[in-house]
Amino acid sequence: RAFQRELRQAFENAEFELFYQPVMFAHTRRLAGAEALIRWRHPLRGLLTPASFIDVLSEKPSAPAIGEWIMRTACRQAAQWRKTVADFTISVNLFEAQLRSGYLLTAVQDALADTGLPADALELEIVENILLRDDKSTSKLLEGLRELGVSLAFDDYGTGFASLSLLKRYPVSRLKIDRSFIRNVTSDKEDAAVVTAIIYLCKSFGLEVIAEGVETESQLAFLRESGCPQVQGFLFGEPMPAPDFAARFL
Ligand code: G
Ligand code: G
Ligand code: MN
Ligand code: NA
Repeated sequence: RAFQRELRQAFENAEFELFYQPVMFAHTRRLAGAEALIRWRHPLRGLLTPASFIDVLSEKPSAPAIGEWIMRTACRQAAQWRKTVADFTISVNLFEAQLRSGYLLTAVQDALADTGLPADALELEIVENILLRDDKSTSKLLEGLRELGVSLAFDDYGTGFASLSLLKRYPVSRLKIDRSFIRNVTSDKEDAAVVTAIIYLCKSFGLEVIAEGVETESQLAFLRESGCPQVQGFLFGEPMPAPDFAARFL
């Protein structure tokens, strides 16, 4: 269909762009890093967010190549920003097709080598439904990534079906608490209980934890008091183009 063709052309025409959302330390409000998020500057329809195209994009045969471009671009940007913020880290979302491509490990190694970004400055985000199919090759791949020194995060944590067993099966470094639990965390006792339980779980498992979708000072205060070290959300900044990010946060 026309949309399929446009999407294919978009990559060749360099219409994709990365936006960056700040990741902050909850206590000091200092910049910790950023999450890279793709946008499509459509020549006619303007700036498109992933909601309108990510599902189609992730199913395309070119998904691994586009994912590789995303990772490289984000690593290059992070390497540059680390000249100003020495411990700056970058988080990059993975497509399932990248995990199944057979060359993710090589792609990550090459991106790090070519951009000079240290492995421990890169975090790869995975949504748990990608990992539901228990297969040996995925565990081996994730072990390999950890051996490179790269961090792995479970994105949208708490929304899936197998959240707890996945923690035992895969070498994850951090959980990203889904923003649906943060929205009413100061008014809804159950959401508050879920969030404090996830933070406690991370402590018990020796994992890092971050809360997404933090929009208010009272949500931030709750998370700080609950022992959540890092936060991300509109309170600090929406995803924005690299020059805007540099102007505001570096
Ligand atoms: O930027 P926004 O919050 O609209 O992104 C919506 C969703 O699209 C994200 O939660 C994420 O799952 C997905 N997404 C955004 N950017 C990327 C990307 O660069 N790679 C992959 N694989 N997914 C992305
Ligand atoms: O699934 P993932 O966490 O990768 O997607 C991040 C998405 O969440 C981005 O599209 C971004 O626009 C959105 N987002 C980030 N911070 C906030 C927030 O504070 N509130 C809301 N409603 N959405 C947010
Ligand atoms: Mn994410
Ligand atoms: Na998320």
